[in-house]
Amino acid sequence: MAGGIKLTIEDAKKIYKDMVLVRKFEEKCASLYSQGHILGFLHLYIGQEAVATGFNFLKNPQDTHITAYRCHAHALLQGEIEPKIAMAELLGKGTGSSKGKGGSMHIFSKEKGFFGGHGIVGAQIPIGTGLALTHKRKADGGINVAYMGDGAFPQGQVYEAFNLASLYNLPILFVLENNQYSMGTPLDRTYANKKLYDNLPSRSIPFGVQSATVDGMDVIKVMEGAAEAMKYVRDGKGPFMLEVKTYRYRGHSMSDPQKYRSKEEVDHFRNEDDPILNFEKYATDKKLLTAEDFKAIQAEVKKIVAECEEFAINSPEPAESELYTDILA
Ligand SMILES: Cc1ncc(C[n+]2csc(CCOP(=O)(O)OP(=O)(O)O)c2C)c(N)n1
Ligand SMILES: [Mg+2]
Repeated sequence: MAGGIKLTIEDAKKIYKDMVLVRKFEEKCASLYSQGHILGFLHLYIGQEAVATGFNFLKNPQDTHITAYRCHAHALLQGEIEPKIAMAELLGKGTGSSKGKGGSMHIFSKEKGFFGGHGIVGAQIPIGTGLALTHKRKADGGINVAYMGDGAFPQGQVYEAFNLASLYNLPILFVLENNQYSMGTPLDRTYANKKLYDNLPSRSIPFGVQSATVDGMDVIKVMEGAAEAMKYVRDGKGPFMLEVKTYRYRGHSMSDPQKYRSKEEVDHFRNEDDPILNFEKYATDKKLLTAEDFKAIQAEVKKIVAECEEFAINSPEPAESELYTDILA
């Protein structure tokens, strides 16, 4: 992917703040889960921050976004949900974005084009394809960005969606967030053919979906790849798939003892290829931000996250009258 991302100081501050917000928000979630404030499933995004942040930087207001259950970062950034409202949702409170009835996996912000938050692996991909069809029919200039994991990618419905997106020339960018594991299963135990797991984008080509790969631990590389892919889709050339190679530091969910990987493997990413540290180095080298800027932004985010915690804990439970609202039948 060619270069070409030029950041202003304000851009750099925004990117750094977004990544730190996601990291600190998720760390707070882990601690609130351990204290019994968050119940049910909780899938954290720590390690993958550069992906949601990079794509978010390039979105247009008309675009729509959809992802799976590991959705907090996309909800905060693409969905522009106020962090305290998202946190209240995680605690099942009436002030939450889905009135406390959706929880961690089902955060939505239809006003901002964020269509969830989906627990059925891969199911968001045909829905995103439908959203792209809507963009095309309405000719509203928007595109859909549909995120999936490496565990969703081998699913049949993904290829049906690729075929339709290609056949109808839909404005959709499929983003494969390859964090190398689906629950406890690594890529080489998910895909039968080594040529395929070594080169996942090759799988979209037979369906007419052009594709590429970028390093997901480097927000600048994510943005370069995303900018090119988005341009392709916005120019009406049809669907595109971008694989983003990333890594999650935490277990699949909070109940994962992580026996399938070594501490050394996780430490390698944490210490040597962390997206926040990588960006600190970039912004310092380019003389965009200083150590004082990093500290100030971290302090600002710490305050926001503390307010989230206080708001969510002190919010009321959903009202009894909400028991029968917002349900299908
Ligand atoms: C259709 C379906 N099959 C199985 C599951 C159980 N399941 C939940 S998450 C998951 C792994 C998905 O991994 P991946 O797509 O790589 O996403 P990641 O968790 O790495 O973000 C599985 C198999 C499910 N929720 N839905
Ligand atoms: Mg995965």
